[in-house]
Amino acid sequence: MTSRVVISGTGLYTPEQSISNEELVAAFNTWVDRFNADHAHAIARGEEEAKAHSSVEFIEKASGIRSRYVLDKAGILDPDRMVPHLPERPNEALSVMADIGVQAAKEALSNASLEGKDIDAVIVAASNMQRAYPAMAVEIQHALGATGYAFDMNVACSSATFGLQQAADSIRAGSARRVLMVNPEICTGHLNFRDRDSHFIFGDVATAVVIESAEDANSQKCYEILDTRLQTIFSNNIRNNFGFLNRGDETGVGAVDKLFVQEGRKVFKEVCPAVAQQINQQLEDFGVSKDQLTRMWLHQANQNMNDLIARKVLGRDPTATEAPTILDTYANTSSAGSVIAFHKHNDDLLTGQLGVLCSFGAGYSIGSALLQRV
Ligand code: CO8
Repeated sequence: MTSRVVISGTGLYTPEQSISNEELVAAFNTWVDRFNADHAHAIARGEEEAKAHSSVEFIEKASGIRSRYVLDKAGILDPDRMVPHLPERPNEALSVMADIGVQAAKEALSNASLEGKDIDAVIVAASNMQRAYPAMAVEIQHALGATGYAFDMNVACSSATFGLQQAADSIRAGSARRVLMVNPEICTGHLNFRDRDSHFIFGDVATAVVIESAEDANSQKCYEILDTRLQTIFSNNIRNNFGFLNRGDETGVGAVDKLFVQEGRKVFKEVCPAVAQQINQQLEDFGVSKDQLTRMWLHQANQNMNDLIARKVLGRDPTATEAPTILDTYANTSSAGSVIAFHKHNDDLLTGQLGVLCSFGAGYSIGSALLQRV
């Protein structure tokens, strides 16, 4: 049994292909023009609504996103398809989701000075799983030669912070010694690229985190998990009705609600204050003043949201160093976003310095972890 638990390594898999806003908007607008031409008579009769163009300026101003990494650029940008082309693999081959998860995991293990066999619990925490079973986590456990047990969990954008708490609790309780938490997010697989309100929001990526007791850790760089807080508040404002019961009602198969749908403005208004309140309460309970907080690795959905949350916590505008941004090039990668920010921007903290890793999203769900450089 141990009381001190650390993050001893992180890893990141970034797809080779990337789509700029200009490319995405050009493909979307081509589709819109074709749709409006094909439905010109119905639109003229008032039976069909004309589709409106998307705009690069809107996307950058409303979200801060400039480009996104994706597993398949050609399928998304083809106006006749607008869906990534991800061929099915035979059961004997590593599945796509496990594949990108394993690549992130290998870097996390290497950074923690560990091998797969040293891990005795694997958690895959992500917004969508590629299949119902066997669990993605069991496949990754097998691919890495890890022992113990493995399971999948889904809390949408907050999956990683919720997974972090499950990992830390398991180690403190003695049910696992070293946990690997993996976040493979293939967001383009469940994004409606024909929806002007959301076609620009998401990208693909995988992250991984090794969590173990401070006494066991051999890593050169560790962050102690001082405290974790989780909160869920039911809301339909971010929803995806895809599921195994869909085939029980043929009328709904293929409908747009079987992909990501949100009321973005309501989410913005309702989630930001709740996130700031949770972080502020956590800091207060832990006796940490805002001046003692060196870094905020925030969920990467929207730059305006992050600026607002950071202002509500710090009482002033954050610097780019205090609240690093990765959504400009990665877009929203769901649960992986705050982990990417942490992975890329934690080297410079000195021993004893503090940061908060925080995610928020569908559910609603909010997770925050207070971390201290060891
Ligand atoms: N181009 C041009 N104009 C546009 C576009 C576009 N692409 N899209 C909308 N507009 C127009 C609208 O029609 C509207 O026009 P009008 O004023 O005439 O009605 C105007 O622009 C303003 O629209 P909005 O009010 O929608 O714009 P916002 O300023 O609110 O920005 C955002 C929209 C960027 C979506 C913003 O609201 C936002 O980011 N909100 C927070 C969303 C968020 O954080 N959600 C979390 C979701 S992620 C999650 O929980 C995980 C889910 C699982 C992963 C799923 C993977 C697919």
